[in-house]
This record gives sequence, C-alpha cells and structure tokens, in this order.
Amino acid sequence: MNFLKKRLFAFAGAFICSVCTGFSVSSALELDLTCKVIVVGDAGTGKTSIIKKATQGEFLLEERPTIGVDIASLTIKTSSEKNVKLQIWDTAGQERFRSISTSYIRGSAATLFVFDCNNLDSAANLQQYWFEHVRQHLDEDCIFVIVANKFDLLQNYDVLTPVFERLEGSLRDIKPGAKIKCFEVSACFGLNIDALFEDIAEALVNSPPVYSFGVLAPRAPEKTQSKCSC
Ligand SMILES: Nc1nc2c(ncn2[C@@H]2O[C@H](COP(=O)(O)OP(=O)(O)OP(=O)(O)O)[C@@H](O)[C@H]2O)c(=O)[nH]1
Ligand SMILES: [Mg+2]
Repeated sequence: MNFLKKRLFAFAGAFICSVCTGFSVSSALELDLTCKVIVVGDAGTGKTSIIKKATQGEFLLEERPTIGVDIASLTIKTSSEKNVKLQIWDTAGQERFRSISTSYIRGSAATLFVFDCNNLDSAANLQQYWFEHVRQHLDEDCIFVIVANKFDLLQNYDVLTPVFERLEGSLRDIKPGAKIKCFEVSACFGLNIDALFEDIAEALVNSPPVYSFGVLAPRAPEKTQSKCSC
C-alpha cells in the first residue's frame, strides 16, 4: 500500500514538474527522489537568474527583484539513471523580505548561498548574515553550496580562491561535518549552471536526506509497539 502511495506521488510530481518548467517531461516519468532546494543571498547577486537559466534556459539583463519567494522545479536524470526532482525555492535578497524567507528554509535538502564575485560585500554578507540566518533551521544532512555568480564579469581570478576558502571555513565552524561545495557560475553565459544542479542531484541520490520524498527517501523509523497492557 505504501509502495502504491509512493508511485502515485511520483506520478503526480512528474506531472506538476512538467507544468512548472514548461519542459516536455513525460508524464510517465517516475521520480525516484524529490527534494527541496533553497537559494539565498544578497539582492542582485543573481539567484533568480541562475534558477531561470537552469529551468527555462533564459537570461534577462534586467531581471526583476524577487518579492517574497518563487518556486520552480527541475528534474534531473543522474548517472545512476535515477530521476531527481529539485523543487527550487528562490528567496528575495532585499532586507524588507528577509524575515519572510526564514519560514521557507525548513525542510531544505540543499542550500545555495549565492554571492556576486565582483561585489565582495555580498560574499562578506554570506558570512555575516546568511550562514547564521539559515543555520538554526536546517538539518545536519543538508548540503551547502557556495555559489560565486557573474563569473563572466570577473577581472581578477586570483581573488576567488581565498574567498571560497574563507566562506567554507566559516560555514564549517557553524556546521561541523557539513557537506560543502563551491561553484563559480555565470547565469549570463550559462557557465556551470547545469553542472551545479546535476552535482546536487548526484549528491542527494548518493545520500538521500531526511527531508525528501520518493522511493530512495529514507524511511521514518517504525514506531515500536508498547508492551504495556494498560
Ligand atoms: N553579467 C551578469 N549579470 C548577471 C548574472 N546573473 C545575474 N545578472 C544580472 O544581475 C541582476 C540581478 O539579478 P537577479 O537574478 O534578479 O538577482 P537576485 O539575486 O535574484 O535579486 P533579488 O531577487 O532582489 O534577491 C540582473 O540585472 C541580472 O541580469 C551573470 O551571471 N552575469
Ligand atoms: Mg531574485
């Protein structure tokens, strides 16, 4: 019965996914895993642009600021032939929306921390604000991805390595044992955008997190029956 429920869920998921992204994903596609991914970072760093490029193949030079939160989805076939649906939550970076985004963080299997590699204040803000902001709401097995966007505009490549090292170190102090990855991307050129989400999907399949759905998702521990007769 449980098995049947999971199959029905996968079928419904595949249908919704094809509607959300506009991709011609077959409705017969069976999803092996569905996970929530949250994307945070300062306003203007390119969160929406990265997601749009990944899900719609589109890039707008004048992207509008996100208000509250938007949700998109992307289905990826991994190297082990598993279909992983990423439900991607795009949050607003503007300060006036930050308290709203807190409530969206819970239940994320992966978190993308985006900064603009030409604006190192946005990297410092990951350290000073965003890491702490999400820390208390996330599970230990959440994957953390530090994303340097707008790589197409970068003049001095040498600055990036120490920034990644500093951010990774600071994230490790907050969440020892966390799975942390670093990516340099360009939403504008499409550089590393597919690789970024494919890498997340592979990692999730290899180690399905607590907050996930589908045939690969870990089962909740069975409730042991009390032997007490009262
Ligand atoms: N050159 C270049 N510009 C980019 C890139 N990514 C985003 N942009 C531009 O940066 C601006 C901000 O991008 P958004 O995607 O709206 O940024 P955001 O992080 O979603 O901003 P908020 O929704 O306000 O938090 C837009 O004008 C984009 O066109 C990139 O890789 N290269
Ligand atoms: Mg946005």
